[in-house]
Parts: sequence; C-alpha cells; structure tokens
Amino acid sequence: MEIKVVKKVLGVNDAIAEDIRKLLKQKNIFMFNMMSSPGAGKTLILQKSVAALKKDLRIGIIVGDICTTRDSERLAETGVPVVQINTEPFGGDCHLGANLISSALAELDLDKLDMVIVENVGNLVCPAEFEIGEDRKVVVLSLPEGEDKPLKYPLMFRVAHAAIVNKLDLEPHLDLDRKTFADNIRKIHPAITLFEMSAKTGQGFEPWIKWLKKEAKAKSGAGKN
Ligand SMILES: Nc1nc2c(ncn2[C@@H]2O[C@H](COP(=O)(O)OP(=O)(O)OP(=O)(O)O)[C@@H](O)[C@H]2O)c(=O)[nH]1
Ligand SMILES: [Mg+2]
Repeated sequence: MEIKVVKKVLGVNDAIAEDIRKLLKQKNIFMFNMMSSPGAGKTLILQKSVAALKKDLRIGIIVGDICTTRDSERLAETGVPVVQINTEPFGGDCHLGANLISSALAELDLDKLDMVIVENVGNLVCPAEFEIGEDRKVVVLSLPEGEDKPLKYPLMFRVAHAAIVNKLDLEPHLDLDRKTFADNIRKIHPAITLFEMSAKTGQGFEPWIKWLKKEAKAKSGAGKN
C-alpha cells in the first residue's frame, strides 16, 4: 500500500514536470537546476554567472530554501527578477517539487525571458529525485566537502548533466588531491560535463559561461525581442 502512495506522489510530480517542460519549450526558455550540499557555492556561482550573461540573455531566477530570503536578496542585486520559494510553510521539504516550480514560474513574465535558473535547496540527496521540467541539471561539489562525496551520494552525480568542482582556491589549505574529485565524479558518470573553478577568484569560470550560452542557444535559438 505504501509503495502505491510513493509511486502516486512521484507520478504527480512527473506529470507537472512534463507540463513545465512543454510550457518552457513553447516559450523557448532554457531552464537549469543547480543543486549541491549546503554551502558548496551555488549562490556565489549564480551571482557571477548572471552578471556575465545578462547582457546577452534575459534571465529569471527561482530560489529554494527552507527558510529565509537571504539568497534571493543576494541574487536580486544582479537586477534580474527573482522568485523565492520557502518550503517551511509546506512542510519544510528538502527539495523543490515541480508544483512549487510551477507556482514560481507563474510569478515570472515568461514572454520576456530566455533563461530560468533554479537554485535548489542545499541538499545532495533529495533534489536529485525530483524532476522539475528542467533542460539541464547541474551539481556543485566544493573541495572542503571531500573527494568521496560522488561515491557516497551517487544519484545526484548520475542524474546531473554537468558538475562543477568549486573552491579550487582552497586547495593549498586542504589535505586532499583535487584530481580525485574529477576522477570520482567520472567513476559515477563517465560522460558528465565537468568544470573546475573558484567562484571566489574567477579561476576556471569562462568554460562554464561558454557552456551555459551554448546550451541556452540550442534551446531558445537567437532569443526573443
Ligand atoms: N573560498 C571560496 N569560498 C567560496 C567559493 N564559492 C563560494 N564560497 C563561499 O562559500 C560560502 C557559501 O556559498 P554560497 O554561495 O552561499 O553557497 P550555496 O551553495 O548557495 O549555499 P546554500 O544555498 O545555503 O546551500 C560563502 O561564504 C561563499 O562566499 C569559492 O570558490 N572559494
Ligand atoms: Mg545559496
């Protein structure tokens, strides 16, 4: 009986995700879902990514957190529209479900956007299980978390199209080998697109921005007027 309930819940989520996918296709909008453990650097990477992309692409952001509007305040400084979702009133979910994304998309003027960025709730497990109608899933892993995380939390790395190894600037202070991070990610997902960067210093940021531009162009064509 319980298994039936679980299937039903995921079934409903997938159906809403499919509707979102159709809507975004119709509107020529590229949407990506950024996920990581708490504090890996999602918001800082996105602040700098939006700054780099906003002259070419019209961007809207959806930010998920259990509590607070701290990340949406940081991202709103880029000048693009931001919608905050707090999951606490809905039971404090550790991920964004397609229903919440659907409500957040209704708050954005989709006819005036080329790209929607979703910053998911900081968690390396649950967000990987929920489709939200996105074109790409991106996982961020930062050096201080340790090189074994892809092996211990494989689903996230299996479902992600791209992975970012962040906080390279901290390598001299840590007793670890940066190469092992990439090796372990590739053990789980050999064909994943991999970026290594420091969002703080900007090292390695350019290939990530190029990839985002390419992916967005593939989806939305030359953009809208
Ligand atoms: N040294 C260093 N610090 C970084 C880097 N990227 C992010 N940080 C810092 O790491 C901390 C967490 O970064 P956030 O961008 O808030 O991380 P997040 O993944 O959005 O966190 P949650 O939304 O809470 O899950 C902040 O103090 C950032 O300034 C980096 O490349 N190097
Ligand atoms: Mg954040």
